[in-house]
Amino acid sequence: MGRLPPGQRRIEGFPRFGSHLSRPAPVVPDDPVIELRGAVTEEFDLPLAALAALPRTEITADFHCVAGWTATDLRWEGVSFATLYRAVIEPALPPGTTITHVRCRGLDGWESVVTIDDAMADDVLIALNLGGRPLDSDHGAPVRLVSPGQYGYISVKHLSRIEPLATAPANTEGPLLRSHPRARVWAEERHGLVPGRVVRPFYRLFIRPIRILSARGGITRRR
Ligand SMILES: Nc1nc2c(c(=O)[nH]1)N[C@H]1C(S)=C(S)[C@@H](COP(=O)(O)O)O[C@H]1N2
Ligand SMILES: [Mo]
Repeated sequence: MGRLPPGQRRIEGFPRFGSHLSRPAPVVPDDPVIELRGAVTEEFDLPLAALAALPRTEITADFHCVAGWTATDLRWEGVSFATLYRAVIEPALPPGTTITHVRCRGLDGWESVVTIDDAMADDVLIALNLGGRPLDSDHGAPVRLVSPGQYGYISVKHLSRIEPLATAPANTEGPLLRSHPRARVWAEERHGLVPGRVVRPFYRLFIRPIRILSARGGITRRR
C-alpha cells in the first residue's frame, strides 16, 4: 500500500504477536458475547450473533505494530465501530451522557483505551473475517478490534468487553511500556512518555524474541 508510517518496516506475512508469548490463544466460549460495561444504564451482554447481524463493512489496510513491523494489505470484514456504537451502545446510555473514551478488553485480559473520536473513525471496525475467512485464534477469534491508523496494541484480539467511559481512565501501565493515549501511527505516537523516534530502536529489540515465543503458542505449532 505504498508509503509506510515513520519508523516502520514491511514484513512478509502477518505474525501472531502480543503479550501472550508462548501461551495458546484463549478458548472461545460456545456462545460468545461482548460484555457491555462502563457508562451504560444497565450492563448487558451482546451475543456475537447479534453483532454479526449488523450491516457489514470491508477495509483493506496495513497493520502496524509499535515494535516496528508492518503487515501490508490485510482485508478485514466486520461491523464498523461507529455502526455498533449508534445501533447498540448509544441507546443504552443514560440520557445526557457524554462519552469521551472507550475501553476494550480481550478474553486473555489484554486492554486498550481509545478516545471516542479515534474509535468513531471510518476505518475502525470489529472484524469477523480476515482475508475472506473467519478470524483464526492467531489473529483474534472470534472477533477483534481493528484500528489501522493506530499501533497494533490498540487492536484488541478476542474482543469480549466494551466499556464506554465518561471520563479518561487512570493509566495503570508502568512507565517502561506505557501506551500513548492516541497511538496514531502517522504521528509516531508509540509511547506515552518518550517520543516515538527515541523508543524505536528499543522496541525493535522485541520483535525477534516475541515472534519466536509467540509462534510456539500458535495453532500452527501446537502439539
Ligand atoms: N487480546 C490481545 N490483543 C492484542 C494483543 C494481545 O496480546 N492480546 N497484542 C496486541 C499487539 S501488541 C499487536 S501488535 C497485535 C498483534 O496482532 P496479531 O497477533 O493479529 O498480529 O495485537 C494486539 N492485540
Ligand atoms: Mo504490537
